Amino acid sequence: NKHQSFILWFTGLSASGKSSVANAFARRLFERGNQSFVLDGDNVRHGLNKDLGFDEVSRKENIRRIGEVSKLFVESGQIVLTAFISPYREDRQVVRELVQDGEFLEVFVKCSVETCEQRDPKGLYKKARNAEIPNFTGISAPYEEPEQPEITLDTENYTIEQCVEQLTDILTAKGYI
Ligand code: GGZ
Repeated sequence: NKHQSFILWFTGLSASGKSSVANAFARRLFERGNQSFVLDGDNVRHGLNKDLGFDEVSRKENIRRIGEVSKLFVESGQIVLTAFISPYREDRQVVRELVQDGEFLEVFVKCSVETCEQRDPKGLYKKARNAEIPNFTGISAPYEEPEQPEITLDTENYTIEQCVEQLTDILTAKGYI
């Protein structure tokens, strides 16, 4: 394998399926004997980054810290899966540049705002529409789509399991797993 450890950086809207695909893929990796670790809102936003909100400056700091933590995980030999909206291209680029060439793979979890809003598992889109939540990505804050992601997963048209299958095939073809 070219790379023993690397970052799979999932980016996409709230409710696009980032955490679901990342966690399902981590289980797949475990079954294959690959060590991996998932960083997402549940274990980072509620802990290390609980001092941060959702204004632009806070989101940048959120991603910067997650990037630094991911780099440490890569140095410890893990495959790191991160699942954060990470709406700004520039911030994702900063993380890319923290690690060696080829150790950062951007995974665009592609799903329209309309579909995410229909899913609305936590009722956050509804609150954002009612202005109960400010700066909500896709509604009242920007999401900058990746221009050249290494991988795109279309969760609007494929199931989580199909996306895991695609991810496995692509990473195998690229020699990562
Ligand atoms: C977007 C928000 C917001 C606002 C709270 N905008 O679907 P979720 O609930 O579980 O995932 C969203 C999560 C986004 O946190 P991230 O750390 O991924 O964002 S970023 O990378 O932009 O820093 C959502 C919830 O937090 N949430 N307020 N205003 N999502």
